[in-house]
Amino acid sequence: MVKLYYSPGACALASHIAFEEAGADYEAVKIDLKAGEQKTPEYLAVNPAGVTPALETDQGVLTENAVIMPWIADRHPEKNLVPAEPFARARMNAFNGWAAASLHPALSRLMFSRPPVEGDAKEAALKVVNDKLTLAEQHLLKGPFVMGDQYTVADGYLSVFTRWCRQAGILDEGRYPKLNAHLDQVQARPAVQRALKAQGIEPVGG
Ligand SMILES: N[C@@H](CCC(=O)N[C@@H](CS)C(=O)NCC(=O)O)C(=O)O
Repeated sequence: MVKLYYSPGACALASHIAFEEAGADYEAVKIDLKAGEQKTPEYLAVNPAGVTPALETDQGVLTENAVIMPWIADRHPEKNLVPAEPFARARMNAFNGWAAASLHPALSRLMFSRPPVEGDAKEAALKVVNDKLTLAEQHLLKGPFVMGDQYTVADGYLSVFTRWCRQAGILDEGRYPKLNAHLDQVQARPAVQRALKAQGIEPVGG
């Protein structure tokens, strides 16, 4: 059985949600990032980059949510978790690429820098995050889901980051009504609730 290495509430939640949406068989293995378990020799043997997620399969290890999620979806085509039409699928991949390469690093700088960013540097990091949330609110999130009417793996991915923003008190309802409605809608899905429960965490209320 495939093994998903995750840390509760961290970005691997996106792949965890994809497994639950697909109704797939998998084993979830917890890696405590605060305890440094991602840097143990055992975990580095799985993923030498020392980050979660990693997915152990019988063909080898996959990394990157943007790769793991469509892989899960492709193995369960009846669940329609990725667009079937090539251009729409490319658009979804573009969104996931943006989330991985642009939104996630901006949030990591603001929220997880060690030592924490402070003063002017924190203001600058917050502005970068708000610019990216504004781009998503005004252009990238078609509504109600990222790709429009079809729920895809991109929605679970976006929700991980808007969840962090809501927890940090920066997902302002007035400024980001679509992103807030999207997060509420995604968190209400039974598969998402199962993934949250499996990680021992709760939906974040507005
Ligand atoms: N682009 C990667 C990002 C992976 C990543 O940075 N994971 C973080 C958690 S959100 C991590 O494991 N950090 C541990 C560390 O940097 O020590 C993905 O989507 O899989």
